[in-house]
Amino acid sequence: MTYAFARKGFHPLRACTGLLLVFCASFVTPAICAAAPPATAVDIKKFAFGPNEITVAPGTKIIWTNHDETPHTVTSTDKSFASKGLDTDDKFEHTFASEGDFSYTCTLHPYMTGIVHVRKH
Ligand SMILES: [Cu+2]
Repeated sequence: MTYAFARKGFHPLRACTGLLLVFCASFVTPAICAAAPPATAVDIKKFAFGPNEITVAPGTKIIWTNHDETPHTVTSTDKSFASKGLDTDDKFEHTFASEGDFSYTCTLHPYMTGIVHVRKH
């Protein structure tokens, strides 16, 4: 039995490596964009949102968690989303369906600000 492709310079091992690269890239690319649906975390800590600026793909759910001993809220400037007062370890989540820039604050501490950029890649 002979392998016709071997004589044409087609190396099976090289083909496998190529496939592996494509396979890896399909997973790595969304991770680099920090936009892999379904969920991305934002921490509320020391009276700040972290990260306070984030870019995600449409359809991404963001989950905010309050790590402070003080209550905070996540309230969008355009009122498209608003949490209740979050106690320690409480979470609030919102899924960003469409593209845009969504700024938000904590209504209890208006100097706490954040923004979510929703962009297709
Ligand atoms: Cu606050």
